[in-house]
Amino acid sequence: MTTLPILWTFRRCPYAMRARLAIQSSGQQVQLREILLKDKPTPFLTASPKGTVPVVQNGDTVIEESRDVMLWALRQNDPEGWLDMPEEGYALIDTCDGPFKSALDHTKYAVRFPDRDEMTERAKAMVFLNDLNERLMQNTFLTGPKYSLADMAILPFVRQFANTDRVWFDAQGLGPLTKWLDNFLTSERFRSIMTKYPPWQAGQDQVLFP
Ligand SMILES: N[C@@H](CCC(=O)N[C@@H](CS)C(=O)NCC(=O)O)C(=O)O
Repeated sequence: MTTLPILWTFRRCPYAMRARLAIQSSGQQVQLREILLKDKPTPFLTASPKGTVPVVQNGDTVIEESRDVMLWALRQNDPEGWLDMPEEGYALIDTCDGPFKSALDHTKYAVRFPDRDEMTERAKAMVFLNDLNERLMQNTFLTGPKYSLADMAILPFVRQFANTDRVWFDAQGLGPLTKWLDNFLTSERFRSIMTKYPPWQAGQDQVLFP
């Protein structure tokens, strides 16, 4: 019997969500191991001492960055053509993971950053969201007429930002962006990557994903 790659994941983590989205689209089956960030299992930390999810363990190979996990899955099989994306898609993901994620954290965890002004941080996040919104006025998806890697890498973070204050978000006049987000949130695709699993325990049966 061949051993399936292991995916260490945490349900609510946006980085882990993008990894699960790509793995699901690729059809590459993995053994899913849900962890608690406050109680990380030793085998997880042994495989990846930096201790962030998602991580894929494939034999001796360890993939420790969510973007690399997406690429790993899709380079094996990309039936929806997510990698068929212009270079600018990668630049969007960079902005998401850099300045937007920073503004998102400073907004979401505002109490932890008393020296930061929450409204200034929201305004910084809005620079990125306005850019996405303008793109979505031109095309149904971020880089064209169909989902690409950029949409799937970025959607979990826009979801997280919108959820910090959905009333405020809905009042920003971001019609196309809101539609793009809501279509995703109500999709079977999203529902199926958000299945709840109990935290992994040594010796338990494999949990297959997808
Ligand atoms: N650059 C990493 C970031 C992953 C990351 O920061 N994940 C968070 C959860 S959303 C984490 O595992 N944090 C570790 C902790 O909270 O202990 C990636 O893209 O995979």
